[in-house]
Amino acid sequence: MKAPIRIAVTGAAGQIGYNLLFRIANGDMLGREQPIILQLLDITPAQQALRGVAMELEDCAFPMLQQIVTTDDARVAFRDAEVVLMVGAKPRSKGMERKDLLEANGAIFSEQGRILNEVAARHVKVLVVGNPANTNALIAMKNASDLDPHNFSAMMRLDHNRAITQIALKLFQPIQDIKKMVIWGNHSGTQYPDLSHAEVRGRKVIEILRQNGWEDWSEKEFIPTVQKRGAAVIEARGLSSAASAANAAIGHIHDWLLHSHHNDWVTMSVPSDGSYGIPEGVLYGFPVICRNGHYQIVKDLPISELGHKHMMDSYNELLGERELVKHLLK
Ligand code: NAX
Repeated sequence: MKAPIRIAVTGAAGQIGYNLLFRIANGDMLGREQPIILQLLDITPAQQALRGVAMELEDCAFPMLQQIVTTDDARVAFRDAEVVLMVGAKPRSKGMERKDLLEANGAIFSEQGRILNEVAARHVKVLVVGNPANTNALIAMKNASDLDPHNFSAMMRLDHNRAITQIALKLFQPIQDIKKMVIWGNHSGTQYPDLSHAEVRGRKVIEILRQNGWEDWSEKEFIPTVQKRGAAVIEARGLSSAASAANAAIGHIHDWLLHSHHNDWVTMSVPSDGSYGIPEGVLYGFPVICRNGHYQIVKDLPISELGHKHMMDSYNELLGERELVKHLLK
């Protein structure tokens, strides 16, 4: 039997946590032969609810779930963790400005970054889901100076999945045949869902759109639909995306630790390295190919002038966010 992997999840008593933990324990993320230990963190007032979640996990009798730890102490949750899903964050309350949200979450992610630095496994892989995810991940990464920056990422996979489905629906094609989608930039309204490289069974999506006289669809419908999908779900459900967010987190970690699909790529928000003219210093959504715990940014894709403008708009937003939290970046 393999050695168990310690997986820490923050915000574990929240709604994404409730949709995430049972699937992780079922083996959807790391496979059905990988024993796991769940180290669940939430704030003190949420401990009773967290214990309830742990009871339900126990009641599932998942064969691969060896142990469940519940705690309000990040040192306990992150100790020796090899995978950390940072879901817990302060939600935007009424009247709160973006600056206040960045500040409130900056405090959480700088402290948790420092604790990761002290106690997590040296090869820990960190996925930040809690919003504003890209900048929270930057803060955690900068405060964990002994850890490899390449082991920090923020989640753009939900946007990626949403985009694939919109294309599949438009073209009446099966989901699994849509390849090479990418969401550039920030997980926010400025993100750039870019279908110009996307293919269906080897045929360019843009060619098919052109053939049908749907040249305008990308700019007029597809991009805004994907950008505003989170708000549309809140409008319909009265709550933000939870099951689809959990599903995206599972796909992100699965592909990163194991592999992305052959002849395809996925979107991950990772430290920029100058590719596509995006300077170092932010976490930015790029197309990546993953194998055995490493990712590589897909290079040299042709970018149109309009595409480049969208990409820079999102980059500039990230720069603005970074400016507001610069005192938290070591
Ligand atoms: P919930 O409010 O249901 O749960 C958040 C949980 O985090 C709560 O249990 C809370 O007590 C806990 N928490 C707060 N501060 C904490 C801290 N310092 N340490 C540990 N736990 C803490 O929110 P939920 O719907 O689960 O969403 C969680 C986060 O994901 C939010 O920031 C949300 O905006 C973000 N999302 C990110 C997405 C993405 O694609 N990157 C999509 C879905 C989601 O909107």
